[in-house]
Amino acid sequence: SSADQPFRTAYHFQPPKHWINDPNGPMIYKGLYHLFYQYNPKGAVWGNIVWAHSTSKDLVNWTPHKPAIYPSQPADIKGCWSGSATILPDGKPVILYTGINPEEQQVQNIAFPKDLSDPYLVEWVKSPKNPLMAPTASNKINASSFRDPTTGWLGPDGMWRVIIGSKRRRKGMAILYRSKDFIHWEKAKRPLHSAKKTGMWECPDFFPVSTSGHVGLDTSASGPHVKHVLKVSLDDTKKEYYTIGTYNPTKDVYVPTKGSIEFDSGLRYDYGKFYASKTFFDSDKKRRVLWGWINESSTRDNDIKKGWAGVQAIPRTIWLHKSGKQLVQWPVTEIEKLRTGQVDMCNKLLKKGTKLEVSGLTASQADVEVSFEVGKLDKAEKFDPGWTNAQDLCTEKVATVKGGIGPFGLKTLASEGLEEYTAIFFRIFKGKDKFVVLMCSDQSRSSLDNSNDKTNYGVFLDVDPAKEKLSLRTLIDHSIVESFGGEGKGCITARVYPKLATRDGAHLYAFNNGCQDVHISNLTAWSMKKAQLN
Ligand code: DQQ
Repeated sequence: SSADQPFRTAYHFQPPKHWINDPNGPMIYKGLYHLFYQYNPKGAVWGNIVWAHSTSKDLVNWTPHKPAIYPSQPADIKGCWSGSATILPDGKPVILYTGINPEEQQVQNIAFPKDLSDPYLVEWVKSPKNPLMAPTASNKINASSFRDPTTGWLGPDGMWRVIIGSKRRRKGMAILYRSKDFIHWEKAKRPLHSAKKTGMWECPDFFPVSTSGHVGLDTSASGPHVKHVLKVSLDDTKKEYYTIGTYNPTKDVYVPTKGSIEFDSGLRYDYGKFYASKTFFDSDKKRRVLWGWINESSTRDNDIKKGWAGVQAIPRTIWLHKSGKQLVQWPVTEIEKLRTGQVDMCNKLLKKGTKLEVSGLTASQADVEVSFEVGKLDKAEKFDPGWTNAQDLCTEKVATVKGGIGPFGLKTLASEGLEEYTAIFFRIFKGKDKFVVLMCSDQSRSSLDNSNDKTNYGVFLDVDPAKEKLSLRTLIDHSIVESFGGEGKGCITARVYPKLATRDGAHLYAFNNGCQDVHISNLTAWSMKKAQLN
């Protein structure tokens, strides 16, 4: 019953039970969205991995199907790991995925829909030619670090390309393969990209973005108004990094111009719990959509007790910011269909040292949009140039630590007496020649249960508080607090497990623990209806 399961989500994708991890092969086919995902049909811990499968008309409500890809050939008998879908020019989808063979080697396989007239594509057929790519004595590929093929893209020579995550010793890399027919693949001499001391690159993603506007591009697009994004998931730290760069499809050279794939620097989609993500081009709505896996922060024992683990983040539209310096993300607009019972607050003064309850909504299942106006900035504390790591700063300066301007923001999943809350807030500092805006997600008081991982998260936001309002959108879903700061410039997702602040015990507050009053120029919050989740 729901009383025993206070942490199940109402609108974040999850199956009825068991373990899930990476989103796989997202695509749209005949107007239907497909999501496959890594799934253990036998339990709440990782293992026995198959591709579970669901479809949706709106990316919000989902219909489950039977597993689409499961061990059945020598080339995948020990597991069907992550991979991607490609829609071929004739409209036919294909899936490339990693199989684990009897020698525990990682190899790349292909699967085709059995019946293209079935929009649900429930049956998938594997090629007898599998594996299509494999480690051999001569190609020097590390057989235990060769996985997660991307969506294919077409080069000007008419050849398909994909990359596959790998490493050689501590050097992470994206191995490039080319093919004329999607069946016969040849490894390129040089990887598309590599970086020293980063360890294994899991789930690489490589896609074009337009330099003007929000419109998404087909994965094979290239040209003068196109930049490319390379994202990788670092196995060692379970953090993702992306770079924005220039890709020359004739020479197959990718040169990052912004960002780097390194520990604790570089750009990230999400500075909280978000991993093994993957985008796809939605050809119906002309947008690029990002899926990402949100793991648990609870113990393995608790996962087994509750019988499930892992959810998918709300799919996000993703585009290049007009500065060209970073990507911007926003929950797909369809999720707004679930909004109900709107609560408004306009031009409210949030006095220093006070909090304000946002009442009249289901605070455990809500969507909140708020924008703050700060006014004078002379009370901003000096920014210490040694503060290079936002997460460390958020760990040092939690919500209870008074500041000059800020912390101000939201206390979500808060118990009535504030014994528990997850705080998402801003602080403004005065840097050498500009203001520095810090966004934090503070889990340190999220639960009276201390067995959970309550790591705090943070990101510096590229917004100018002298000119712009500071905005925050937070999606609250029982054990998820998924936040978008600065209109999608900084995203942080947290998993929390309150003891008191569940169901009707959950409250929502705006708070200001700084030395200066701030204005809530606008706060709109909605209770969220339950989505149909499998
Ligand atoms: N999960 C899959 C791998 C991938 C990893 C196995 C990333 O293919 O590298 O379940 O979370």
